Amino acid sequence: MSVTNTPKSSSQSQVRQSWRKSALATVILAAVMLLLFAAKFSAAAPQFILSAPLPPDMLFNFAGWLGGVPWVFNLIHSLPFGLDLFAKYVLFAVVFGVYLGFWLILGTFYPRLARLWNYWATDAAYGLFGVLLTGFVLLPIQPLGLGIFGLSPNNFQYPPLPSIAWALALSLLFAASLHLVFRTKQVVYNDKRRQSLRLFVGAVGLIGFASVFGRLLLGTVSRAQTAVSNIYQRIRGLSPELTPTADHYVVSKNVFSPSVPARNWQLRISGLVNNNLSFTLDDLKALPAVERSSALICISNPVGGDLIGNSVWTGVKLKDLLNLAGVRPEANELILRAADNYSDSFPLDAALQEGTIVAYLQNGEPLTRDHGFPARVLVPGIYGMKNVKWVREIELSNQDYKGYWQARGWSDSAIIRTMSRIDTATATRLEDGSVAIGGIAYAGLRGVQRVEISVDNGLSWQDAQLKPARNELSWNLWAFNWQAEPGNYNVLVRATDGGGATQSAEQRRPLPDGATGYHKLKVRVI
Ligand SMILES: Nc1nc2c(c(=O)[nH]1)N[C@H]1C(S)=C(S)[C@@H](COP(=O)(O)O)O[C@H]1N2
Ligand SMILES: [Mo]
Repeated sequence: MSVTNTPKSSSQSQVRQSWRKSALATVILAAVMLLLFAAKFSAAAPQFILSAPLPPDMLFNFAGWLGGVPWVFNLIHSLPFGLDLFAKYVLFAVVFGVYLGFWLILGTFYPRLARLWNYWATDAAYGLFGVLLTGFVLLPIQPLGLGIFGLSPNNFQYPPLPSIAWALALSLLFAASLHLVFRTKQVVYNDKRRQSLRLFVGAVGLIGFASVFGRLLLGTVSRAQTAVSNIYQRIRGLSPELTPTADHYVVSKNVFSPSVPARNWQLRISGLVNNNLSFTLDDLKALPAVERSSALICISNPVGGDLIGNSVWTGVKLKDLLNLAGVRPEANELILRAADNYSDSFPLDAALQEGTIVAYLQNGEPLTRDHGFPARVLVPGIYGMKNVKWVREIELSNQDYKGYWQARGWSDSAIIRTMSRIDTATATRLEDGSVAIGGIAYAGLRGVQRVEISVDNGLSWQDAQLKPARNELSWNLWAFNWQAEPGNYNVLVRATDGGGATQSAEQRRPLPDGATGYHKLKVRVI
């Protein structure tokens, strides 16, 4: 039976019916959107999908922006848990749920709306839904200072036309599903619902399985490639000195890394300079290149965490670009802005270091999308958050600037703290009967002078072997060799920086200026 000749049954069952039909249309919408989201994670998807500004992306950005509003910020930080890296996925799921929930409710009112219009304009109602939702999604972006509907030209992340087009297209998809569902016979409805559900669950399962399986496979291959010869190479489980790109941690505020095609990318140097300059990727590549390894560590890396990597990066010295632009004497700060509307700042002094580069290669290959393609800034000695990816503008300033994470309570200076980590939960037994463990240590620009190990829960400390770093920007590997019976040992590690300061033993969370405390690990000797 179709909506137009529904007999006057109890209004309760009518509501229940339209609720279920709306739910079916919402499931269809959710399935299509999940496929779009899955495509955004893959490198093979077409550009228009990779960079598609979907309504939940915008809502997510809005929710993220709210996190920087003082009272919301205070509320969040009064909660017993910190805003860890997992939080963004939870937030995204909530926002996606809100988006779908809005549709679900709107869809439930569909038959009433149709009756209100005496059915002649039922189809026109789809359009109305589309417009309503588009407004619902885009309006909240306005207070971001990004222009009405988020359509200011400085809003890199959401270019106006695709934003509107995608929001409308998804609205119309839902309206079309409603149309289909409400006109469908009741008997067919149940089967269809089961079918769609099966499809939906199947798609989610398949995507989940493929990504987990792919990850496992990649991990096994890269571990197997680690050769075995000297002590550092013989310790099973020790990090390689250079982190392959696929194993390098990825952190960003986004759920989906922005996809920035090189052909319409430029790096602009502006503000307190004599000449505003713009560089294309080819312009950058034509300038003298420097190649050096360096460690990158996220300020939210917990003690013992793996948000640290040490890759070879190639690019142009930022100093060279600044010299071309001619920095005015008043300037003392750089503000960096990126294609995902991320921004951060660091002092001019840090920018003028030899090691500070605008990088376009990681381990000899063009940057991947996740690591900032086409180009990113690397600034040694300062936590990862100031190493802006997808960078599009560098403005010279003499004003203190609060970057994306500073507005959310994280440190402004963000100087890297001395850290050390045990990589090996199982010790490697060597031919002479001794066992060996190993790990990494890093102290930013201060360098690591010494690493000590305790195998008795901190009662006594012994020096570990320290492998010299590849250069002053890279991390150190360490190895520790001792005679041990099989069993479990509580092992602790601590590093001392080039200035003679040993890392702090006090256990502190990463917020606001980096975790402190010794890494402690139960190591199995077999
Ligand atoms: N544009 C942009 N740059 C960014 C971020 C971001 O969200 N957007 N995250 C920062 C943070 S918090 C870290 S730790 C590093 C991580 O770099 P990686 O993903 O290459 O390891 O990028 C930084 N640069
Ligand atoms: Mo970070």
